[in-house]
Amino acid sequence: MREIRMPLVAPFETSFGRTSLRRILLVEIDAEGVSGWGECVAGEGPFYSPETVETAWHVLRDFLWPAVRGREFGAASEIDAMLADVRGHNMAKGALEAAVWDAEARQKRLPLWKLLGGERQEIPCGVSIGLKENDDELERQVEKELAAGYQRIKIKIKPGRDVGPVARLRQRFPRIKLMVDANSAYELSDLPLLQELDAYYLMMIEQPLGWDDIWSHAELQRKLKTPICLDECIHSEEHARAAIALGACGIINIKLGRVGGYSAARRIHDLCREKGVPVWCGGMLESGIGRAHNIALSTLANFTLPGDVTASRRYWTEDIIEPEVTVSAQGTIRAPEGPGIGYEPRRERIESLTVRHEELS
Ligand code: NPQ
Ligand code: MG
Repeated sequence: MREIRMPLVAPFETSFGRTSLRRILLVEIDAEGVSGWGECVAGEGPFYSPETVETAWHVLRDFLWPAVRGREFGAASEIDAMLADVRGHNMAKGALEAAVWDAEARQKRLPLWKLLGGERQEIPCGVSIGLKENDDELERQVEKELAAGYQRIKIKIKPGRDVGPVARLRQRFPRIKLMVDANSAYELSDLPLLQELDAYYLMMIEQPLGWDDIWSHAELQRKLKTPICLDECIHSEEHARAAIALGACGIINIKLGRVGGYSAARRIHDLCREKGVPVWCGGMLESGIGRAHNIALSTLANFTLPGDVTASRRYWTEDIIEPEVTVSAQGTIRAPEGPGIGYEPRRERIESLTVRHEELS
């Protein structure tokens, strides 16, 4: 395990705070001489979810690694069950599990996306734009991302910065795929305001209410025309099943870290496909390692909506993988042909960014 620090090209602001420097926990596993890499997407503080870099480090070292150490297994798909005694800590689990999937794919000399059963090599991309100082700045940013080819625009909202910016963007860009993400900044009592957003034919409203409150989203969805997309609320297949049965959402955002790895992500993906609920892959300001894993996940058949999976350049002056992730003029990323995640970790650069390191055996 190591922790690296990477400054973002620009600060990213959401309803829960502003981030300028990412602390990123990377996991590298040695599987019979073949390396596999995973990234823990926990934040610096417990503001998106309860996990942090520190809780993940502790749980990985003291509980997850001991649960797999010395145990024989035949495939990465078995890791999920081996970690099941630990409750929660999905981002820590997801980092370890993803590293094992990368290693398995490298051992088999297969691209990870093919090992996972991905069906589409070309994935559609959208962008997530943080809260801006003013609407002019927001509009300029949207222009820039559309010019780069991105297929849909998501803006962050919070009370006081919602209907105004949305109305302004809709007037300027009447035909684009537009959506908003509140990161749990509203309450049911904000219903009149959230209903005002129905006038702007948004693709979806992401996670308007409490991070752990599926019930209130069901109540809200009954009174909104715009589909709700759940992000923070969905930690497992069971949560997804409950949300769909209750009518709490029309769309689900799947993040490898939030659900605890590929096994859970695939279960949610399969359930949503069976229920006719489209999914897309969310982003957590990942380095190239996490970004590469998001690309692999996004090739599964029911990832039909553009994800928050973007070029390395949008976040980093220099990424930690080779080559960097690039997006086509049509706003797509082509899943790589190489083995494993299909991008090579740049060891020297990773070493130079490392602030702590611990080897477990
Ligand atoms: C979301 N991401 O979809 C998240 C929120 C988010 C790209 O919109 C540190 C750790 C900073 C986790 C910033 C995007 C973060 C973070 C934003 C998660 O809701
Ligand atoms: Mg979100």
